[in-house]
Amino acid sequence: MTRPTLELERTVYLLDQLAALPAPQIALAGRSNVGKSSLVNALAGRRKLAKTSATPGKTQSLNFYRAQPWGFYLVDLPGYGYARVSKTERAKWARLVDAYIANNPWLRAVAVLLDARHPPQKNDMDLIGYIQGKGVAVLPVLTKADKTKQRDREAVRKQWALLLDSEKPLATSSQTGLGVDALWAVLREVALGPGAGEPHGPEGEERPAPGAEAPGEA
Ligand SMILES: Nc1nc2c(ncn2[C@@H]2O[C@H](COP(=O)(O)OP(=O)(O)O)[C@@H](O)[C@H]2O)c(=O)[nH]1
Ligand SMILES: [Mg+2]
Repeated sequence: MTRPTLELERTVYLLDQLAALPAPQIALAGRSNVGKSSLVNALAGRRKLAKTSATPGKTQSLNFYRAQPWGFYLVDLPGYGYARVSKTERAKWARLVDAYIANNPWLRAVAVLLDARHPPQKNDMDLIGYIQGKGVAVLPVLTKADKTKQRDREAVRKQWALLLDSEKPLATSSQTGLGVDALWAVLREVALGPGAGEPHGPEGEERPAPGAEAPGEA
């Protein structure tokens, strides 16, 4: 099986740099420090593709990572909810993220990263409500699963499933690699539709380059 790859293709700090990239996109959102950059690195199988930090709240850019061989984008949104960020910074966040989400025909879903150690928090629900209010699907993903006991984690997954009236969220760990392959499979399916990754992608969407070997089904 070929491992999917991620390459940083574009970084956007300002509204006027936000041109559409014509390929399916899944955005990654979550509170600062939830483990978003670490998860990007785990998906990429690289240590330093995305910068991780113990002092969050600094990155205020949208980072477009291209997933190959499929050609869709994972779009790392700036973290939110960090207490030390000023009101002005928050307003900037909202404007940039709003502009990105509004009228983006390529956005298939927003993967919302949630800390597996905690029961559902209000600011996570606020983010989810905001995304759903834009008519965009939410894909809940638990991070830092290695820091939890399986029983506690299952309880949190159940709580989220009840709250969101959905399947239990996928549990991942960037530390151990738990759930990372499963996450790739879900991302691929959400971005490209069922059956994608097989020789012929859905009509009118990105296809694997000729000769590119699609990763095998689990
Ligand atoms: N144990 C453990 N720590 C993690 C995991 N993911 C991230 N971290 C740690 O959590 C902190 C924040 O991670 P980072 O990826 O920078 O979070 P971001 O602000 O959401 O991008 C760092 O100290 C990471 O090492 C994980 O899966 N397991
Ligand atoms: Mg980060």
